[in-house]
Amino acid sequence: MKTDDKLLIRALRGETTPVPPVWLMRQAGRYLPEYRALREKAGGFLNLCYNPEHAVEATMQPIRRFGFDASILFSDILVVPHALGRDVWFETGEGPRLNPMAIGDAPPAFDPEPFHAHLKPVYEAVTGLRQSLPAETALIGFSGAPWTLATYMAAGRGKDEQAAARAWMYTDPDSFGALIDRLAEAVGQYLIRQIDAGAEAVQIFDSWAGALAPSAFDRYCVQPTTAIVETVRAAHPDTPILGFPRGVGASYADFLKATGVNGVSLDQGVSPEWAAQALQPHGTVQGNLEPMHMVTGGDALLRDVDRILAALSGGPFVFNLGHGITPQADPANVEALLRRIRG
Ligand code: 1CP
Repeated sequence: MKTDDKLLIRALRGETTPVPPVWLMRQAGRYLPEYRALREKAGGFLNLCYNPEHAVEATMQPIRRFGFDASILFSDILVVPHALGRDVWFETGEGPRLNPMAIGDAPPAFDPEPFHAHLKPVYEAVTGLRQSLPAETALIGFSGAPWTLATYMAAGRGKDEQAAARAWMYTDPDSFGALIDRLAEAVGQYLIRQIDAGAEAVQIFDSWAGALAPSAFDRYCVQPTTAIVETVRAAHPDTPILGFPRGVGASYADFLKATGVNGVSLDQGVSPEWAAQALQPHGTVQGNLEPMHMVTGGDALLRDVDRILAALSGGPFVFNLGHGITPQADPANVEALLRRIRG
């Protein structure tokens, strides 16, 4: 099937499809026994990310099991700071760790040659996936957004209210702005290479955008995303781009209009009825089921699915969760979700 005919791509180009395409953020991962087995065999998470064969297999697992309309390349946002020369490792049972940067540090240099050499296994996984995926399944590439990447680079980890990056932006805005702009440059080139390798759409994850004050939102989220969109469009004008400024509430509307993305992925804090009137006239809406339903299931799951479908099916829409599926999720609830959407 041609890329243009795939359900996800049609929805991202603005078409209202009879049944929405569906995929789930973090659809590959620890809630699947086959993923846990693969991770064990690979001997660690980063070995999965940097081995194209393993990355292809991890990406394929949820497609085989559930038949989602789209697959997302198995990788992580932190491969970009890693490719820029920062140390990145995974603490088992905890999560990613980086060597923290200090306020005022100069941004790492962006040297395209070693950067792309480091990320070659990612590009190879993308190409391998285009050969392995079912004909109708769209392939999404992705990157972290500059702000979210900077929060990890500043703190060396997640989960601290992004305090280190927020302190840096007010203490030394020049060096923080330089870091953000350097990351925007690297992310733009990274996404172009993923599309060159076969990605049919890309998503920019700004998972911590909700930590930005309204006065900082434009400079650190909207501006770098706009720059990335311009860079990617100059090379690949037809590839749809999704943005995910998680947690920004009403500012989703400003983000959608200002950045020029084709669509926005919504967290579960936004009402689907509001999204239908404020966002759908300007682009595709993706979302936004509460991820806890994939753990708890039952009637509460079905009620929220029905509400989202009722609100958003009249316009360009991609069904997804409001954030990634968690390790505690029950695969049976994913099946129940798909039955409810597809009938
Ligand atoms: O096996 C394991 O324990 C690793 C768990 C895991 C997985 C499966 C991590 C560690 N990353 C991933 C894959 C991943 N990460 C994907 C690919 C596949 C898919 O969606 O199926 C994607 C798109 C990401 C993106 C990602 N990584 C984000 C943005 C999206 C989001 O969830 O907000 C972020 C913030 C990260 C950082 C990260 N990587 C892993 C963890 C546990 C975290 C969060 C750490 C923290 O903030 O404390």
